[in-house]
Amino acid sequence: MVKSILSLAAAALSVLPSLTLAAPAPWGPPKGHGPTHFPVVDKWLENHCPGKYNHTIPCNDKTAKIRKDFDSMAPLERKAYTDAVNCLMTKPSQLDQTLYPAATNRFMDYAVVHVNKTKVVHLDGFFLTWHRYFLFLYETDLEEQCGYTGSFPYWNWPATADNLHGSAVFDGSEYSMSGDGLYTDDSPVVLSPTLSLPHGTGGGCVTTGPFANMNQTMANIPVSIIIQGLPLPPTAFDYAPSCLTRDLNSYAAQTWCNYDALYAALEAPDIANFSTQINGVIGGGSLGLHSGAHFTMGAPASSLFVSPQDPIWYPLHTFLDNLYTSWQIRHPDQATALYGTETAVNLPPSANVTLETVEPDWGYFQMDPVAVGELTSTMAGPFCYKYDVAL
Ligand SMILES: [Cu+2]
Repeated sequence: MVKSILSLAAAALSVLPSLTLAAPAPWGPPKGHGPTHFPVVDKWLENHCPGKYNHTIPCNDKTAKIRKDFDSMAPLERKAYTDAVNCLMTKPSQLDQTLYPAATNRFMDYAVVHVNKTKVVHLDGFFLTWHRYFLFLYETDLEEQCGYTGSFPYWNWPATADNLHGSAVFDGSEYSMSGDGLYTDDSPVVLSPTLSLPHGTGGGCVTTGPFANMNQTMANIPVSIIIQGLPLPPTAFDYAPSCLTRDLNSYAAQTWCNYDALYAALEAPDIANFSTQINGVIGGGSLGLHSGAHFTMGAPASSLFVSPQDPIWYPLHTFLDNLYTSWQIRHPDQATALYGTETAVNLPPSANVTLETVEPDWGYFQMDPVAVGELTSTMAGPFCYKYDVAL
């Protein structure tokens, strides 16, 4: 099967301006980092929504929840997390089944909401903050619907890039996020006329670990919809069940999700450069870190639209949020900087997103208006969390 339709990178590759990558940053951990919360955000919140976030327990370094590297969690902690995800899949959908037949349970409701919003929350100025809040809503749901009390984990892309199959995330044990798909003798993964990836080691059904034999319910939606500014196909939410598939791809992981790429992004001088490094660089044929992580997984996780059907989507994006948070900590004077307009690849043309711009909603999970400025710090507004390690 030609997988060009799965390409979220192709969109970025064909529309973003050409950029020259800065020389890779020296390999290694940062020499200390700044505070995890930002006075500039606190001041903005005071001015724009006074009293809205008066938590009973003030948020500080001692009270913040800690998100952890999946690999560093004890096996039983990892199992508690995947048990909670499986629990969410047993909860009934709250969406209108005549409009969204693919929404077979509450876990799939999140995937459906993501598809509904894909065109306005990617490759634009909402991307980082909208996804930050989407993750938070899901994390809160695991706690409230399924009694989860552990840490929200992230999948550390560069730490696992050289040993995907042996990593705690993908080793396929009952303490993992499930392993690779069964091997299928498939063609290379074609992203664009000038960029294709070698086939990974799977391609078929996931048969190991906590999500073995799980079903996905939505068919792929071509990324060309974004590039051409077209509406979602009328069949987008049709019930189209098949097994959950994966195709672990070490080439994608090692090429785009390595430490050099990570530190180059962390040292990006401004948010525009940071956004380009995570979403891809034209000319150099680079997917960028975030798209590279998606293509490390194969379909459906490589899809810009339907990727949240694979439970790995959440730890994948939690690491992206750690990357964004760490970039903010390294550039505190730019903590509230934004880049992009209100529409993916600015189609149709729209205004630049500002701190005052109201985010697209998160379906029934959050319908109230929330401004971008409310979501810029993980230690303010609705949030109070940080990461075990600032990158
Ligand atoms: Cu997304």
